[in-house]
Amino acid sequence: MFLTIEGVEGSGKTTLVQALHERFALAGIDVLVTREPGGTPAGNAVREMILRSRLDVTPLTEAFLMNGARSEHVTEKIRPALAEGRIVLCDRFADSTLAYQGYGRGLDLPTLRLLCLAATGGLEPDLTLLLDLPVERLRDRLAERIAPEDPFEGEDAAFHERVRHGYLELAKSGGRWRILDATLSPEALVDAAWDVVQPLVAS
Ligand code: Z5A
Repeated sequence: MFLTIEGVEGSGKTTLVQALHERFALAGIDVLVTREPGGTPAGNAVREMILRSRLDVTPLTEAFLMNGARSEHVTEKIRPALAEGRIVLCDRFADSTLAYQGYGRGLDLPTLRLLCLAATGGLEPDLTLLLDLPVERLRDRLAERIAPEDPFEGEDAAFHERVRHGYLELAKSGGRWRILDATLSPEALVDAAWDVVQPLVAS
């Protein structure tokens, strides 16, 4: 089973991934926890380039770099783990490209879908939890950070509104998407997420 967590930054994805990892461990279930961009040496290099060194690139280059990293991630890490029967829990995946480079940066969605398809080889999550957080709340959480940690954090409220709206549009397709209220406490959020995840894992 392939599970992904999506949402605007500061919505609590990392916190939830860690808490879910603990729930899986308590249930005696082996899970591969990973994230994008990242998960492989190439993915970590892209992470360093874009998020830490703040390489100034066009939105399309950003989309190519994210998908180059994704291709490595899927081939080297995610597919092998799924083939071994492991559960994969991933902090962001291809929907982040549609939300950020598509809705956020304004690139053409059909083109981005093709790029993502090339990178994933058609691999789709079985379940995607969207942590939905109003942008005002995101601002409060980011304000606690002393300096912007990555270039996306420095974007204005309108950018984050477009990304949030984009996620909600993507989730309208139903199917694998479940929307969770990211204003819940971390404890309530992991309970809500586990209520969705546990029956799928058990079935
Ligand atoms: N990106 C892209 O553009 N295209 C792509 O294809 C991909 C990614 C894959 C990755 O950044 C960036 O790459 C991302 C999109 C772009 N940038 N943005 N925006 P990252 O991995 O470094 O960061 P992030 O994914 O945005 O996550 P984050 O900023 O670390 O936030 P988070 O993981 O969602 O939240 P958190 O770290 O768990 O919590 C944030 C704070 O809120 C922290 O102080 C917590 O203690 C607190 N918190 C957490 N949960 C709660 C609850 N429930 N209530 C109250 N407070 C909470």
